[in-house]
Amino acid sequence: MSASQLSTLSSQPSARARYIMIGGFLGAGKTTAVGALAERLSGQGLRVGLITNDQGSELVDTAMLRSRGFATEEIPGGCFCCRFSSLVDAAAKLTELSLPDVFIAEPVGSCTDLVATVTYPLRRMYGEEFAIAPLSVLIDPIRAEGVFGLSEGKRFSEKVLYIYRKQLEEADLIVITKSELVSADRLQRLTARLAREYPAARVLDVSVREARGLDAWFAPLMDAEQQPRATMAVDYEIYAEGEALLGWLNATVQLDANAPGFDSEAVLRALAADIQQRLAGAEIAHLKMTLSPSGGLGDIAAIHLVHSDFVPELSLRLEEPVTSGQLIVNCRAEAAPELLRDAVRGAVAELPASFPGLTAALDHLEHFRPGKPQPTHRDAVSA
Ligand SMILES: Nc1nc2c(ncn2[C@@H]2O[C@H](COP(=O)(O)OP(=O)(O)OP(=O)(O)O)[C@@H](O)[C@H]2O)c(=O)[nH]1
Ligand SMILES: [Mg+2]
Repeated sequence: MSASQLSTLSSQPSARARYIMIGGFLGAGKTTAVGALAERLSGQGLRVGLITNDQGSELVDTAMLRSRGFATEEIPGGCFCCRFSSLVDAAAKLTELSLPDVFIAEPVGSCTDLVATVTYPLRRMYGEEFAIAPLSVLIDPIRAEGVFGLSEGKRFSEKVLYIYRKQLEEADLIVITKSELVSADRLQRLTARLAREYPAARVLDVSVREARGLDAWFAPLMDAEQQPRATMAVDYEIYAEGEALLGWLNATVQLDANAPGFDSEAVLRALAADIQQRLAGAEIAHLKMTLSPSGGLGDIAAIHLVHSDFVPELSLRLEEPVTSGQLIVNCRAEAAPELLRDAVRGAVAELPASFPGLTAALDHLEHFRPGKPQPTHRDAVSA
């Protein structure tokens, strides 16, 4: 951060800006929660600045948060821990633009060791500028039941689950999301298991969709500061191998049709279902897509799939037909990146056959396995 940017930050009337990080595995509900917290804080008259992050570029999450009008900076091309200076630069840029009282950052869902590599270095270097909130790690209850053997079903490989468990180990707050999807008994059983396995964390459950449990979660994010604990041990070889088991794909597609246009919901549903079918056998962590109409006022449609055997779900809808728009496709699954590429290419090519008059042109496509994490800083704190 430059000296002038630093002085802008420290000249804020409310002293330090708050830095809140909301982590958790792919598809856990982070972006949805970031949006809900940002909306709540904006409603209280606070200025918020959001930071999204990904291994690639062209991010669904950024499109979703910007469509809601929030100042959002993205850090593409690597996780926060490996792009620490980009994280500080993003905060500085947001500061110049809107002087946020609160920054909310969403790390990549396959990332762990965030305390040692992000929050401790932030406090050490910028503790005068930022008050660091406790780290939240979100988990989808249905995914978690599978991981902890509380239900049958497909699971990721052990090395991917190593990352999942390490995320929970460093959490200050473990937040079970989507609580309305499971019964009170199941929620209680999962909570008890998490509390036993991760005694240093407080376990909460929330449903952002039904606005349940949010006060109890958001209060410590705004009032408390992260308390240092001994740095967690992480085997970076297993971590790297776990991340490398995941295939990553980000793509953009230009969609055009003659008047009166196409039904965005039908197109998104057909595309998601086709990709899902083409990926049968691979465990999908998150397939997400947004459609932004050209020349629109910012409204977008969005669809998600967070389990291979679920039905893709719309989270944002467009009422009017669309004649032209940009589709962003982000897919993360335990599968070869080439399989993701072929599935997305094949499904996009198939669209005009199902929707006569529609043309779909793939503009950009990147597919890869995340590289070995190499944090810029790693602060060792002893007990
Ligand atoms: N039923 C239900 N679904 C939810 C809730 N919160 C989020 N979701 C859904 O969960 C899916 C994933 O949500 P996101 O917020 O995109 O998840 P994420 O953790 O940001 O995903 P990545 O950034 O890909 O790791 C979407 O379909 C959301 O609509 C909730 O409270 N209830
Ligand atoms: Mg997200």
